[in-house]
Amino acid sequence: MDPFSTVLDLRSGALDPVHKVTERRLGDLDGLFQAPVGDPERLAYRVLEIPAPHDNANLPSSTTILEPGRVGEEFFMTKGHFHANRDRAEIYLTLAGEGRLLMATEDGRAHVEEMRPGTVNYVPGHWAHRSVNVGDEPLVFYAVYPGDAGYDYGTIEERGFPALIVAGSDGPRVVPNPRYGAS
Ligand code: M6P
Ligand code: ZN
Repeated sequence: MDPFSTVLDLRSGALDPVHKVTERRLGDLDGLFQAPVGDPERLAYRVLEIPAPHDNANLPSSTTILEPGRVGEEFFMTKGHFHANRDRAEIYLTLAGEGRLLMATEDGRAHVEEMRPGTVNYVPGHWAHRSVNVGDEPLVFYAVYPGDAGYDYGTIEERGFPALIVAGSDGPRVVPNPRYGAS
């Protein structure tokens, strides 16, 4: 393939050119929150991709624009996934907003990192990852991952994450997921 460039708007996360945009609405996230999602048509986030071949020699990347909002006590969040190839890692660079990066291993360990403009989060292989918008503005971040990482959404859909991030009176709180492991 030939070299190429893309312009990334550092505030909005917009890409020019943009090749693939995936929209996730609350209806796509039904069952991932403790509470029912409400309006299934409401936009939760968009993923804009800079494509690259799906092999271990290449590095696709994407921006995610995650809207602010809540479902019950939980903040808007991404579906979250393990990589189909479990040992593949990922890097997140936050551009705008305030978030938490919730990670978990298959044996039930949870880990939370902050996401603010300039934060670079390293997600090692074997850690599922979900981003959570705990602020009032869109959370915008840029992610880079190996082309053969792949997506396993099913494990999270069945078991959930061991922890939840919920709104508390002093700000976001990390609490155990009472439904973790239930299928
Ligand atoms: C980041 C990356 C993408 C992912 C997106 C949304 O940009 O991890 O690979 O698609 O977040 O997360 P999810 O696919 O879990 O909805
Ligand atoms: Zn990933």
